[in-house]
Amino acid sequence: MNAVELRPPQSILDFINSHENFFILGHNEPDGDCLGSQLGVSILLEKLGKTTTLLSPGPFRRPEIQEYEPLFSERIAEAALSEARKGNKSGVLIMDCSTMERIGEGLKEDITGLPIGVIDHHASGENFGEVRWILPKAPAVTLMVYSLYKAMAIELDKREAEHLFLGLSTDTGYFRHLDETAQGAFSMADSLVKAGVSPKKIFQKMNGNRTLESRVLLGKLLARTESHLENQILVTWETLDEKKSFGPENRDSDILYRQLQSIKNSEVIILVREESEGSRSVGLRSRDKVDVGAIAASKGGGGHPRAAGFNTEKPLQEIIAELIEIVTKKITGPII
Ligand SMILES: [Mn+2]
Repeated sequence: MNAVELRPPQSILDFINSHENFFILGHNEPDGDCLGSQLGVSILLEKLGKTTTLLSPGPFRRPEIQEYEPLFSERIAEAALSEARKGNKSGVLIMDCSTMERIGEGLKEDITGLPIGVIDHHASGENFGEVRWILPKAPAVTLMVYSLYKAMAIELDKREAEHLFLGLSTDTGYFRHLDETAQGAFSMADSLVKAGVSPKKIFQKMNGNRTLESRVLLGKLLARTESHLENQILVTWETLDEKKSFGPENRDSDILYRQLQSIKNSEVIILVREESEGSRSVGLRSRDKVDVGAIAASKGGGGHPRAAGFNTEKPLQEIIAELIEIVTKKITGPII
């Protein structure tokens, strides 16, 4: 996408200009794009002379984001909240988040009554917030934050450039998901490197620091992968026992998806994890043919056409059978 498509709308610039104090939120189980855009926009606002509070419901599971946890609070302090509610100087910015559910119950309660601006790139989601800048074409929300820096003529220093690069690298699978329409992302990367970012350092941060246990768990999930339609659909799952013995901190979805997507003919990856006796989380990835965002949305979740997820109470094998049927129909059905 080009610079014109990326230009922030006047409504979001007005929203920023008309408040002095910002609460900056993102989605639960944050990733590099969520935190990178929260941190990036926070520094931008501070450079504009405003005050900001970084908030996140957590948990900070991914190794590459754990160092940022101390910068974030789970709730807004009572005093700050009553101060914010008194006047009209405070606003909320919600980054990279497609539904109010994903900001967490506590924060949802805290921000009630405050004006909300949303900056996001998810194609499906709820219509919440007074001012919304939603750009499904943007490969990362940090690209949108970058265009705010440009539009407001705020200089980028190494610190925020690293945050923005981390977000871009996370959501693009370190540039692997970008196609020929991605000039915007590469010109941003170029500017960020000029500002002092080391792509090598960020790659290592994203891909290093893993435990041996995480690789053993990965091996188990790869070993039980089931193939349907000659590898077009690949399904695997993690049991509750595995969650208990390995711990959620040893999950590494990104690398698992990457391994499965490298298999010949693979189109759709289905990953189901047992979270508790009565709940599973489902992750879906797609190469070209199937809009998994639409499938996830039909199950009460959300995401992008190529990457999406939802939660379900259905038993493991039941939800797997159901998804295989849906995806098989999408792949083998008539071309519309
Ligand atoms: Mn994102």
